[in-house]
Amino acid sequence: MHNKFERGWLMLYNDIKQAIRQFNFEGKYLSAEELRSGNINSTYRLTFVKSDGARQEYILQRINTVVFKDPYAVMENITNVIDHIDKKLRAAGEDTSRRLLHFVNTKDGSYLCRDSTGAFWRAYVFVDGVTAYNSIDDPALFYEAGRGFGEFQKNLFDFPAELLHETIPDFHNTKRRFYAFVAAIADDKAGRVRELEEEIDFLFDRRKMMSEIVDKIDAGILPMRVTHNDTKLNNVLIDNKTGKAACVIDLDTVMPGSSLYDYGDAIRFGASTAAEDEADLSKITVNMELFKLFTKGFVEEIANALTKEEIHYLPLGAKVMTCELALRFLTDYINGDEYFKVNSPDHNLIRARAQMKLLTELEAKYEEMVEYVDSLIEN
Ligand code: GN1
Ligand code: MG
Repeated sequence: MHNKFERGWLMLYNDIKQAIRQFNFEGKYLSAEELRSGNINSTYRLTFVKSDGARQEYILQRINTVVFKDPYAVMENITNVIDHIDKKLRAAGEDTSRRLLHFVNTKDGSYLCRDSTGAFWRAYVFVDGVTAYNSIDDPALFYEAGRGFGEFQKNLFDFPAELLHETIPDFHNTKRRFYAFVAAIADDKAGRVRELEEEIDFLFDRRKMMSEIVDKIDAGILPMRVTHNDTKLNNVLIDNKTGKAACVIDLDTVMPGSSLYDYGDAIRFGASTAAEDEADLSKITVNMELFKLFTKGFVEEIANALTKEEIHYLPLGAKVMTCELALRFLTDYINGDEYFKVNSPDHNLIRARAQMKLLTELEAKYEEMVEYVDSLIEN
């Protein structure tokens, strides 16, 4: 008989052992722990012991192929982007060991392997001495997060966009997402629509606003860039010693997009006073100090590379991305939780309501936000 802990550990090990055996990890396997921060892929931290007794940690991930239908295309995007940034950092004389993800080869020389269930796995070296923050205690960190994401985007300004696969088509196409939302309401697969009148009305009221970035791209007012597309605070690792942004991670959704998406998603997640799935709506507002710090860091890095219009419209990105996430969470709730991982039956509804509350706060502060970004262009 195994005790409860051992049973849990064995189940975990059984899930991942086939994958572990296929990578060129250094040393002897010691332990694994599941990290539960992502909503899509499954992520594990592995510890190995090298022959000199030192520990070496890796991150092992199972790619969710419902979401990422072509994992080879995802990995090709990521490795191309990393190579591009690697060259730039080296040319500037930087040590890239902790500034970029370093993927581990499989024994047959690939970056992906499959287990007997057909699942796809990849692994990279765990970056030491850095922290992925879910919320901010020290506001200076958010300035650094802004700089980190700004620098990432700047480094990709001359990346040939035609090399990129669109791994999730229309990822931030809020017009298409709205159609998917309407279709989900019509289907009502999970029988949940009747309880959602208020939330559905809220999103219908914002349909025009939500389309504004897509419309401005179509009208040639906003240019397409190569963007990260998932710029949550915990996707920029901050160096524990220097407090500086070290490495941008989670490059699965690097695709052509608008700079407003990256800026806006980072504000949505990081400048909120509460977690993305906070159930107590009274806790959710926008921290304007954090908003300003992130904006300053982001704009300082890429001001020269963005057009004046893009900078002026950055706060629109915060509104649109927050509304997009409200829409996506609610659509998934209506569909019976097919896309995002959930930890309770109403988790997606709680997330959607939290994003709606945040959006009303952003709307109330919108003019102040635009004034602030405009003041940065004038200077
Ligand atoms: C998903 O799995 P994670 O946390 O990296 C999602 C993002 C959402 C985010 C919301 C591919 O990202 O778009 O903004 O959840 N990723 C995908 O927390 O859909
Ligand atoms: Mg992600």
